[in-house]
Amino acid sequence: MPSLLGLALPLLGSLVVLVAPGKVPERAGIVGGQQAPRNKWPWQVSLRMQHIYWVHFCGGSLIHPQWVLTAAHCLGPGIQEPTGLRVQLREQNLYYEDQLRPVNRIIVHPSYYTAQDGADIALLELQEPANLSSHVQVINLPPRSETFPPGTPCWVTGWGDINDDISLPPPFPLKQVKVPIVENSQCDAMYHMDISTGDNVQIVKDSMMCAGTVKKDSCQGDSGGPLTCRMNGTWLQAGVVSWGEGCAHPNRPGIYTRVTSFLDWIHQYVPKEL
Ligand code: 4AZ
Repeated sequence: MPSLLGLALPLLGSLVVLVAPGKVPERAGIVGGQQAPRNKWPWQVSLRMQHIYWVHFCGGSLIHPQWVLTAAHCLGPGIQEPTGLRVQLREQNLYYEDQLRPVNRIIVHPSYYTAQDGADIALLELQEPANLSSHVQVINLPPRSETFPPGTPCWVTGWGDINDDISLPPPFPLKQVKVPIVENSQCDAMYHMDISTGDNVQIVKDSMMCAGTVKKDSCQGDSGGPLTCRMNGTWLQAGVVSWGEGCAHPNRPGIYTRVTSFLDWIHQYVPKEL
């Protein structure tokens, strides 16, 4: 059972989010979908920032026992001190069984400026490698050649908002939703609908990918979390939750950092074997 403090503090955090938008980190979320079964998504992590309590502000994924993959916009572009940051490995209900882990290094992609510009990717090195177990596992990165075409079965997971500006209610269960992949040129065409930006200006870059519908999407605070796809019986991380116009809006699929575009950069830091 959670302590009274454990219940009260997240509620207080929700109030703070309501009265002081912009003063606290954004919340994560999933639109549509369901509560995740306890034995699924063992690579999902929660990033915590010191506030009134260690508040969730972004998702991430364990890609090696000592390394977490997340979005740069969760951390940068400025220099961030690892002292104010903690990582919670797979937890069913946020805050209920916290075992927060300190971080050695925060590595934001050097080309990152804003999520819309691209390179929205970052790495966190944990102070100690995690002990892998039935509920804590690493997610495999895809081979360079994998394109994740439309029709690929992919899911996005997180503790973020359940719709525009509606945060996940207590007990903050991890959520999952199956999201269809939207091919890049189609997604770019959709993002040009109802705006004045010229068709010659590429909104959805090659190093991004799209997934989602008007009922199923990631949302504020799911950022940094994984888009994972089941390919020939193994789960691969295709994307990192990055941006989008609102959540589950018509003609505005969720936009993800395309992991295959950053494999060399990741492997500059993360060993290929465990
Ligand atoms: C955000 O602001 C955000 N619908 C995350 C995901 C999506 C939109 C916005 C995708 O963190």
